Amino acid sequence: MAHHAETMFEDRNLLPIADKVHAGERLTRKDGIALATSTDLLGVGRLANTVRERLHGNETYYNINRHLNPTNVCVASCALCAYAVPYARAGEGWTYSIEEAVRIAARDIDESVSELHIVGGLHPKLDVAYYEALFAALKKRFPWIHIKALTMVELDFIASVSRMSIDELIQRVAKAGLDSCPGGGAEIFAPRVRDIICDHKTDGQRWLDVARTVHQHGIKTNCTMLYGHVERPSERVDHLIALRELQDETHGFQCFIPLSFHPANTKLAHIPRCGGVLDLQTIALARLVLDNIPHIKAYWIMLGEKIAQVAQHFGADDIDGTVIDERVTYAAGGAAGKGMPVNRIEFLIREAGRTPVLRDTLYRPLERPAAPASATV
Ligand code: V47
Repeated sequence: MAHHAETMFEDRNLLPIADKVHAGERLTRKDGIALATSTDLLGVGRLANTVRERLHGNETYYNINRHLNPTNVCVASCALCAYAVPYARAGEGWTYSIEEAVRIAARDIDESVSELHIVGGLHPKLDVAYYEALFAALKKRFPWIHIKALTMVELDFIASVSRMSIDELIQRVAKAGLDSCPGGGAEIFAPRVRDIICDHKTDGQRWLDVARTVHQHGIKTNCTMLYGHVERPSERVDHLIALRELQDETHGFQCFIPLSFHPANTKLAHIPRCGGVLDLQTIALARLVLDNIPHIKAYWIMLGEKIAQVAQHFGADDIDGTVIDERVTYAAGGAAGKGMPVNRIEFLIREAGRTPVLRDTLYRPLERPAAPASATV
């Protein structure tokens, strides 16, 4: 078996890692760096695929969801972002009243939509009362919908403008209808990188502390990493290890989403958009290092249809959803689209040789609706 394995790796540094993967042993930081810097993309991918199939067999998950961005006004001015409008120029952006937000959410929604993904800018006038009213109004109008809202960065900011603790804020928004939290705002935890791409916002340690608190309330969250800008391979690995350590403690993360940096219209527009090799290698790296996070999502909006599909053989078991009206990536030159019909998602998954499984936000399988409205987006 051992000599057979040797012929499968161009990069011989992968051999001891392969032994650990086959034995189900945890990988070290050094292993992570070897995977992140290996030139043997197929070798790294094959190892990740072994883990992916051990955990999820042939299944690829997707959901029927809709994005809602209550405001794009933001006090943070992160260099990585093309979406935000500064508070001083708030008139050039949008900030929905509760009624407007519900009306906009109602476009393209029917009972096949199981999740609302709600994130937005850090608006100094939107405090806990706004979000409570928003979630309550959405739950009243769409009682079946799971509300996945507010990143750790938003929770941190809303708690401070509302002059309350994260604990109190979480209790209040959960009571009003928040069911889980998305994974954004993590970027790269290393302070060196954060100073360049997103200074003035919640730092890495604080992001992890807020996530810990959310998990302690029994609320699941996702986690992310933004790559393909100024970060080093070792900083990617350290980011993943920090997530893995918190997950050992709380088991509150359900899914990790690597996010491929889109430079257009940002202050970092001089950085070239990364190619498919870094995308696939980062997905594989995540699957191998994050041995305690159940799902790895190849978010088709950021990766494009083609890489998201191939990623199903490089460690990913999820492709995200129908989405409808995505604005964050779109503002930064994302060319994949703002939404995708169910039929197209299922086609891409089947063409990849995987079995599509429609899921809810908590990864429970759902019956595929006979004719989802979003099939015709
Ligand atoms: O935190 C912002 C990223 C994130 C750019 O939890 C950019 O299921 C690339 O977190 N190029 C928000 N990325 C998106 C996000 C997400 C998406 C889908 C599903 C889930 C989930 C979470 O988008 C931000 C930031 O890391 N982002 N600007 C950009 N120019």
